[in-house]
Amino acid sequence: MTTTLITVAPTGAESRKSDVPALPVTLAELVTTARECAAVGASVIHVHLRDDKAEPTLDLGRLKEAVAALRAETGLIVQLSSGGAVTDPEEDRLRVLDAEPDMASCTMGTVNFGDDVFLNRWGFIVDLHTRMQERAIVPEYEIFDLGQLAALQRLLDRHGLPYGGHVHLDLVMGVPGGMPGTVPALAACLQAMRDLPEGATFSATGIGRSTLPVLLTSLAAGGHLRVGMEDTITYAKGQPVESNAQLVARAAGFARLAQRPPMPVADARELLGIRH
Ligand code: KMH
Ligand code: ZN
Repeated sequence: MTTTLITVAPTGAESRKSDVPALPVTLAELVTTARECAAVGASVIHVHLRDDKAEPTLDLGRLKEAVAALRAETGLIVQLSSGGAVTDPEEDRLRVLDAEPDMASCTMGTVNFGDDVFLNRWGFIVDLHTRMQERAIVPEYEIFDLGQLAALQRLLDRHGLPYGGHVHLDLVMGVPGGMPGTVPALAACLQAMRDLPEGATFSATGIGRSTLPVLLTSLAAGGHLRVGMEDTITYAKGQPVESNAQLVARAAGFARLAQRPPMPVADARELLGIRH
């Protein structure tokens, strides 16, 4: 039976703890969330950290501590965000790799991000990709817009396959400034993905109110899922998300209904080519 890889993105860099009290911001909260999400079907965790004031941070010491704690306390595949917050400089974002995660994100182009700009120069993308190849870190290519799939194809043509040889990407849909979280947009991405190396896999996540349409469309299209409070803080109209596990459990339920139950972590490691 085919299965569904579920990634949880529990925190992000955008929501404030004061606005979203359920957001995990301390290491203890992150580890508890990770355990709960693993228990209901997640196999990968996409990590953004916060400092003592609950502000986004790329502090290397904290990143190393989080990788160690998540490895010790959960079996999850640990994916660190190299995207950080829109204000983070490139050198800090590259330094994330020094924390030696299993995976790291690699966004495939610059995109307007609400009122901000999420800057991803070509030279920076190449640096991230090649440093991950050298350090045996598996990338998850983040795709915010259709043209970024062409950029991914160009990257692979010029600089080779990622560590592990498998290409996995995540469609981040519904960011104001990026592609919308709609069926036609996801269908256009599917078409563009035909040019990628055989066997390439994708997950998709819809920001805000596009969460459920994107989740259902991705499942129907044979894709995998990313959910979490980085992307969605409203469970249903007027109902705030209570926990990340609530979102993972809902995604796992839909995946079971689709006859593609959550993928066990060992299978996810195998699929993604994570070093053992
Ligand atoms: N926080 C966004 C500016 C990633 O994690 O790689 C970037 C982001 C993507 O979340
Ligand atoms: Zn992120």
